[in-house]
Amino acid sequence: MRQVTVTEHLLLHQTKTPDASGKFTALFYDLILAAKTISKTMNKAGLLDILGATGEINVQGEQVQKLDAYANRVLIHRMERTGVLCAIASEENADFLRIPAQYKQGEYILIFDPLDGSSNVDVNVNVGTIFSILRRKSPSNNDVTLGDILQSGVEQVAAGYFLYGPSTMLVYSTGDGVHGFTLDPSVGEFLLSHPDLRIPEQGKVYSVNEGYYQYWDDATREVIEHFKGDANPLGKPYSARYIGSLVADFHRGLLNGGIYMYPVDNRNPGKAKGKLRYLCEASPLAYIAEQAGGAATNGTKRILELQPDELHERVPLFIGSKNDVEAVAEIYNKRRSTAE
Ligand code: AFP
Repeated sequence: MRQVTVTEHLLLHQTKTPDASGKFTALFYDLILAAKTISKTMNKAGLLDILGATGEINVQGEQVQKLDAYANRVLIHRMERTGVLCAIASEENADFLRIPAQYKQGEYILIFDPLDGSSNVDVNVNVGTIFSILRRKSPSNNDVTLGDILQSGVEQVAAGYFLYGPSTMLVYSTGDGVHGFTLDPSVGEFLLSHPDLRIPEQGKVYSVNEGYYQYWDDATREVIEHFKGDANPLGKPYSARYIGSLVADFHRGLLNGGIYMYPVDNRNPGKAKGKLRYLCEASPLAYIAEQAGGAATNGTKRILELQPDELHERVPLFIGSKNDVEAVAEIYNKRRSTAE
């Protein structure tokens, strides 16, 4: 059987888009090249001196892993030269980066988490690169500003992730469904392996770090009890699965159904909004979830409609099968209206 490559798939999308200039396809091409470079290094990670922490603490207050720093460098180096971007924002950098003057400027903005789940990498667990693509709002002859980057999720032009696991996968959407590609290492090409992915409407699996139970409020405890009890649509407890690598936990839910949750907890007042970042984690994955027929909420509002005020804004996240996400929102809304 002849298999469709990701380049063919992108070109098909391009021909369906009136006035497409090919710039977006060029952006994707470079992104894929960067991911292939990261993937190749990931495959040899145990053999290179690239595991462990660098000793630095990033803007999130977390240990920077050597592979995190490496993936960030690869992505920035490759993407600032594409000629179609005006800015790059990474989870690892405190501020967004303007494209250096020596390179051609474009109208797109790329936001990414270079290596999500990287604290797991030393034990050979799946990690990934999550990305979001926006179009700048201000006129192109003006200096790009933070306002161009602080866009709500509905405004994304495309989003997706690369998953580095037993095989390397690319899952992306340009607003026309969700498509999954698997890297064939023998030819170095991503081949269409999961066309038109749909998240099952009803899941059977919940995914949350339950070690934080004592730090949750009553509404969050009720949410978790909903999935652990038998007064739910299954009439029995859901199975629990938690890798601790968002992109891997999300991917399982995308394929098999279920819900991933990272609620607010009171462990650390500085993280009172949860742990996950809106622009580089929650928003792109919410875009994928909705495009696949799933849903994503912060408990009371649709993730894609939130407006971030800061580059590294954090947000609680409940994402996956539509029925499960709706059940969560129902519990939070009921609790909120009784408290009012
Ligand atoms: P790292 O990239 O620092 O490993 O963080 C991963 C992450 O943001 C997300 O991928 C996980 O789902 C979540 O953190 C796990 O956090 P907990 O260890 O608090 O459960």
